[in-house]
Amino acid sequence: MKTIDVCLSPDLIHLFEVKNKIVVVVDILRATSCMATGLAYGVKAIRPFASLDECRAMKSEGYFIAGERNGDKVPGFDLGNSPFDYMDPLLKDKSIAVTTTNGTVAIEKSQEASQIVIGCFLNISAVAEYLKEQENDALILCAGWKGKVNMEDSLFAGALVEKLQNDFANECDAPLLVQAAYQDMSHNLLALVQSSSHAKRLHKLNIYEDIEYCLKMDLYNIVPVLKDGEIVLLQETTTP
Ligand code: 3SL
Repeated sequence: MKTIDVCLSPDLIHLFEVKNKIVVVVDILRATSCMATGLAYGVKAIRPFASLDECRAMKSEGYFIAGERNGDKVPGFDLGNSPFDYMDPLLKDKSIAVTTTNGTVAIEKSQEASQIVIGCFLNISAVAEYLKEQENDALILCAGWKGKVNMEDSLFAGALVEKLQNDFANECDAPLLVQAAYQDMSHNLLALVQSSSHAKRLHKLNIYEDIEYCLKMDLYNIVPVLKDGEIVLLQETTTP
């Protein structure tokens, strides 16, 4: 049977064997939710960068540039890191270069994977179905916050493990742990995530709607994957 494991922080990734695995990178608030939204709304490709300067340099290559640090839009960038920014019709068929505090770092740290998939609640069932069809073992990598574990990414991991429980065996205890947490908390997800450290950080920036939006399930039947350095759609999108 295929196996599934959960890495609760990018700083722990060195403990996992990622080669030959499909790594599902998740940053519910808000990087991977933004990426899924942009692609669902017709963005052609999203190129992730851990480095601010490398991302900024993509402007001269014709990319829109998007990014945040500590939740705030980077001065001079075209977009911040709100999923609503990614719905702009101006972005249709365009490419975006993006850098974020944790999400794009997690993607960079997964480069050895056989494939990188972008997951969030907005496309969780599409990702689960895709993983079931593949032969590879899976690893869910939670972006967390600056190396620390966070609630929303861990709960997503629990929800995804739950959807895969008949098709994958748990490689260690983390899948069991996050699944149990999700089972306990799923009826109250929004209220719990509103009390999380990152939601509080976003509240201080007057960001509320993004949190509610990023917890919506299955708005998009899409599977974004990293291909030649860019995140693109593997399957046809369900246009909103
Ligand atoms: O850390 C990240 O990658 C971001 O998603 C954080 S924020 O929600 O934009 O503040």
